[in-house]
Amino acid sequence: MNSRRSFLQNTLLGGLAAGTADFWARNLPVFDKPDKNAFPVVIATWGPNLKANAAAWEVLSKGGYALDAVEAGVRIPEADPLDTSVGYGGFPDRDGHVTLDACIMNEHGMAGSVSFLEHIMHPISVARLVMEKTPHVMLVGDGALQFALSQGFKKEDLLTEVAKKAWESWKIESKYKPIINVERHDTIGMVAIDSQQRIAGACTTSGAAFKMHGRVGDSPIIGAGMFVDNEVGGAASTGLGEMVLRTLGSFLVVEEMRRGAHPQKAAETAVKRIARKYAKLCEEAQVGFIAVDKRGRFGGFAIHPGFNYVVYQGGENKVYESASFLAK
Ligand code: SD4
Repeated sequence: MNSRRSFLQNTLLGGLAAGTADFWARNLPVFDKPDKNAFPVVIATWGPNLKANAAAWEVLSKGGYALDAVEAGVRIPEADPLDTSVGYGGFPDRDGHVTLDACIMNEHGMAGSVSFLEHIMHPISVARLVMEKTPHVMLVGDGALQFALSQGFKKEDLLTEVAKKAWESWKIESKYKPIINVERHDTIGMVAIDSQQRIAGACTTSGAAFKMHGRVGDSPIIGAGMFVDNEVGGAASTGLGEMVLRTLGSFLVVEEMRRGAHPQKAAETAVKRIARKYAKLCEEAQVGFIAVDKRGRFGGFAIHPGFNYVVYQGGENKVYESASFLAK
């Protein structure tokens, strides 16, 4: 390259780099110093996920990696046949297929997701491999299954007797209507910050019970069911996915925190956005968000009463009842 051209290119690139650095210096959120007991921390949707939180804490308390923690955490309900809204034992769609959705995101903003995946007990681990081993973010359906099998996952029947019976009795009336807080241990969304302040998130579900075959909810969609940004914090959702998909709820929560909102307020803003836009639909649908920020502060909020979430911080694993937009 002639020297004049390379001088111009270097100057231009240098100028751009300096400009970019200035831009970021001016626009990054400024957080107070975190409390020294704030980290590690892990937050997850729904009270019964204390066990999942404990599995994540097991990793975090030994100085482990946030991404390993959230994967280990959400694998607990995925393998639990009694949890009828996640993984093995999840209620099937209206044709009797258990189809699973999951996503995961790391501190570098890299993400992996699978959706409409059948026969694999741990979709979260497949999502992680999509992130780590492919150039893509999302694989769906048979493509996701083929990828999982190529990575050594076992093909299994995930429809338990309990779930099959529930489906058979649902078929008698075949009414499709989401029921608010029906199980209180729905979809698990989890965000962890490790002792090096790396943030990761995961979300996994069998989706709405008796949904149409092929239906995908918010849970595997980065920014809808879950989102993390290492400069800011993370958020995850549970409830009627269509409402969260329409508003990219978890992304909104994180962006509110970026603008300085406390996680509690940020979760409230996302719920209120949904409530304002879809007031009528809100009468019959629940949506809840959890959020944690870079300082280790957290919060949760839902449309209806009855949502709760779990936080493991400072050596204590606790259930918090969420406040809600609508009263009882
Ligand atoms: C979905 N958001 O597929 C999920 C279901 C859920 O609590 O979270 N239920 O719409």
